[in-house]
Amino acid sequence: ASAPALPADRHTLRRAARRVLLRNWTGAATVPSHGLYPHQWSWDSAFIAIGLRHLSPLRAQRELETLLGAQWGDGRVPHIVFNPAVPLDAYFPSPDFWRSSTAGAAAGAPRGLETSGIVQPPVHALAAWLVHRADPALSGGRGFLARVYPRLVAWHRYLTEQRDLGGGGLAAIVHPWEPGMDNSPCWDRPLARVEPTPPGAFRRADLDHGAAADRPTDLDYGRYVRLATDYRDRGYRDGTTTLRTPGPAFAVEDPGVNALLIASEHALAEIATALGTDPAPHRHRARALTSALLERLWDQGAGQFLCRDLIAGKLLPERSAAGLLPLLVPDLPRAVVRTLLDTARGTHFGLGTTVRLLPSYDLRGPAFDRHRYWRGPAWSNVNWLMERALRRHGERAAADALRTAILDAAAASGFAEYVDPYTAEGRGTRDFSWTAALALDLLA
Ligand code: 9YW
Repeated sequence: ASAPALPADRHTLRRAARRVLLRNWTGAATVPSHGLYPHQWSWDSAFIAIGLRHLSPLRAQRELETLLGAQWGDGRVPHIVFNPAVPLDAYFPSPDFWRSSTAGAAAGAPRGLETSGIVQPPVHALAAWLVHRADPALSGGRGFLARVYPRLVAWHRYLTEQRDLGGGGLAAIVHPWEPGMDNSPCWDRPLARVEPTPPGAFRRADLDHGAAADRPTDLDYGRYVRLATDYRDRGYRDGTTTLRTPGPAFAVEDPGVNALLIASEHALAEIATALGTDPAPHRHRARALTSALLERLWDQGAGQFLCRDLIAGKLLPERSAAGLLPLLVPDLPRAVVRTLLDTARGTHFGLGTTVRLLPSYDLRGPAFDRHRYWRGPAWSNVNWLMERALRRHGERAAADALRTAILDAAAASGFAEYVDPYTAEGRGTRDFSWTAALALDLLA
């Protein structure tokens, strides 16, 4: 069967996407956006590498190598690697807030560079495998997989061991920035327990580049700052296997983070096989994580996965698109897959019915806001993951329609950071790297 129609000007779109990636490359990595996010971000780099592999497989490898070069001794991959050439006031919280090289010393933070102390979703092994496959000869010649594999293994070990705060076999997040969906309504309840740092105590550099109505609120930021300060002051140490006091004031098991961990664990099995190493331990861990995901986060009544608040000891009722991302997991029970597909198309997410792009949050949820960041807008990376999941499950027509919608939105919005899920009108910053990179991937 022939490929479905792409936007008529796909050559123009491809050229424009390449231009964004070339402009946002800083020599060893890519910034998400020069103005708003002028350093290297962890899951951004994974998505960027997936697109960059079509433009320069070498740069795509270096993108991931640079990020993994900032890995901590305990295995964590920091959510930001700071560029020392960028002025301190260009982004908040800046390196002098995180102070990783000193405050993170006990957790093995690198000495020669500054990073944040929290993490982001583990898309990296998946990205490394896709990057390798784009040019296996170059990858083999440079020993790319052999060099990144032990680091990716240590990264997953950090998540499955140090971050199993609930003791049930899943990785927990300790900050709303960690799942990459900062102000998702899922965090409203667990965050309500956190005493915010007063707004006068810090300056939000993000508001220099984005409309306040499209961004998290000052109250959100006050709580983000409080949680990060407390984590830093605990030396960025996590509990061992159970929640301890004094422990984090915020600890949640997120289905998106864990689904990506499982997908990446399967990618590690592929990488191990390519390196002539036994893939069985990775398959085994992926299966164990999948069982834990089903046992701890599946909600049959909701028809989707939900977040578990470890401090309150219960599931959170808010529906996030993260709760559909387990569709990426290869061996989910058929009935769960069918239910997730129905939920994606149903009234809460409306995919392919009321909207063309998957919104980040429940269209009917009380906190839905079509313009505010992770409280409704559609994001390119989440939609790219959904497109991949639909294709995996043989939902070809839906995957094709979603691909076209992602490309149309990228083209019409100038690679916006996020878009209104109803109109695809661009919001946030433009020339955003992962929007361009993932468009390039879908055009390949
Ligand atoms: C922050 C860089 C990051 C993304 C996140 C997004 C936002 C804010 O920007 O985080 O200051 O870290 O929510 O997903 O990785 O693009």
